[in-house]
Amino acid sequence: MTSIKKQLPLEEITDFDAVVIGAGFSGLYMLHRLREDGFTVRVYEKGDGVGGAWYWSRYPGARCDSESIYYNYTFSEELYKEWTWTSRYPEQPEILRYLNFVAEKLDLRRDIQFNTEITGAHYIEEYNKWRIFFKDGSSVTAKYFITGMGCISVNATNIPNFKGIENFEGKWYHTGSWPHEGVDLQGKRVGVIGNGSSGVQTIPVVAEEAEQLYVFQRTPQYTTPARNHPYDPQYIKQAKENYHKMKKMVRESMAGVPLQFGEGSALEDTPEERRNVYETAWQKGGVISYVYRDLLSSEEANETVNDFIRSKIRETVKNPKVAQKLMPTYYYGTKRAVIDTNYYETFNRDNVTLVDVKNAPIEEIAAKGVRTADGEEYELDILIFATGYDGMTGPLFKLDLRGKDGVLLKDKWDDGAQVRTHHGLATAGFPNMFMITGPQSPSVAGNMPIAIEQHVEWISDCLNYLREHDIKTIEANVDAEENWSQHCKAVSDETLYSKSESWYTGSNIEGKPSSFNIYLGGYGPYNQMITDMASKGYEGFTLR
Ligand code: N01
Repeated sequence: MTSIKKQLPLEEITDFDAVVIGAGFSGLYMLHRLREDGFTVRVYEKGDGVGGAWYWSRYPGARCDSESIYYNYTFSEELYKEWTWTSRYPEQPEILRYLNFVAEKLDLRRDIQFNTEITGAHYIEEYNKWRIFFKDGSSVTAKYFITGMGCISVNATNIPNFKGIENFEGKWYHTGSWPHEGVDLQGKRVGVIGNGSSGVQTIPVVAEEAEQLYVFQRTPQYTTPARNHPYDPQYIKQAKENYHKMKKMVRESMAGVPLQFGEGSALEDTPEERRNVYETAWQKGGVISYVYRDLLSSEEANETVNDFIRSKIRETVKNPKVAQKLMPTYYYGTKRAVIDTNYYETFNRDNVTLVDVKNAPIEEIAAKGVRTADGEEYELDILIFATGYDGMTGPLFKLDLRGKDGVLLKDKWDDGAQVRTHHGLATAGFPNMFMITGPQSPSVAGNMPIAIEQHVEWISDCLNYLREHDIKTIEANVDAEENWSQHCKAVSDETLYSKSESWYTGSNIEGKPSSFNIYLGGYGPYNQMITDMASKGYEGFTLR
């Protein structure tokens, strides 16, 4: 802390009411709300454009798994009606165009500083200010510090520490920071490591372009058909007319989309009835974990949907040995449920080879390609890491983020083993700091823009309240965050999520403690809770 004080005086530093990290869905709306309310705000963005994860994730096939007409802001009828989505699932360039449209329409760019990376933020108690540091060593101060990096961030891509990567003579890329000029895969021998949402999307597209594709699979993946298609203009017209109904529905829903969750148990139906239910959902496209109420809470029920998807793999993949290698065994839906266009079909192509790196792990990235433990070497020109992110806490921990007494957030949360938040919005010891879709909020348990809107609106209402009541500091109480963390855990312990390994639990990152930090009680009920908390004078916070 002494070093921070030495760099004062603060009065020589630019000061804002609020500083926000990141110009994605979160940062853009936060800026708009606070600016409308008369606060001085600055958003700092590492990239040279808006879009957040959608600015960086330009890999072939990148597309969202939420339906377009719900994957947008709902706060403005005008914005909703002016923008027209072209297909059921929006592809990355279209989402980027949408966010640029919003930035333009709301004149946001004048308060965003691009090409500027925040490296840390320190709370300075004697001034009751946050000092925010940039990569070039400069800094600004703000009364409020708001994180808008989301649960996955380009700052926290996961590139496994394979031996020898520096010797690889080909080119390698991570899906989450893809070159803007694109990558020519024509005639190339390409390897893809990973088959989460990114891998499953990119593999079929890469297979069509590359001469040869090797898919390095550690854990086989359940995926269901997206059944993407261009939107019928009549459908879009109707969606726009239904704006108010849609807004209410998604905001009160469990997952930010108007999905009707099944009321019955999978175990109450006969095998034939179940198969019909699953088949109908499979033909409709999208995730199918919602069709019965207990698919994500009962191992036995979950196994019925797993069996169904495995039967689809068997039917689709012609080579029975390859089909066998593709058979997943984990609990469907407990990692982010993946949807695809031709994923399993791709393994019928002559130019695609599935490599099982669970049984024979990658030992080394050699000069010419990937070497596995069984002595095989796969010669490659291009290696694609679809290996995901150090998610949830990762983007926060990459920052030198210090609260009272110079305590590092990473230390307070014991590297992620002891995450403590008040409803995922704030944490004790870090006054006047807010996290948009922070750990222990519903965040990735649904359609993110809706979760983001809930938090942005709550935070801006809160700052207005503080200003109106001449309150200088808001800080989460230790007992409130303890209660919330326990509640969050109790809810997830009722489900199969906490029994699975995924980036949700942190188990994808070597050495990271496993801990599940998503609130699974549903977007609508959660919003009601944080609204009630605010109406009780910000219950569980100390206001000074
Ligand atoms: O990352 P992931 P992602 N050796 O962590 C494998 C959002 N998103 O970028 O399962 C070999 O899901 C790993 O294997 P395993 C969305 O929220 C959304 O795909 O750990 N393999 C796994 O197969 C999503 O959930 C969209 O055994 C290794 C893969 O890499 C989140 O981003 C699109 C390995 C990582 O999968 C992350 O998805 C894209 C190793 N050492 C992303 N390390 C849409 O909206 C990791 N793997 C559609």
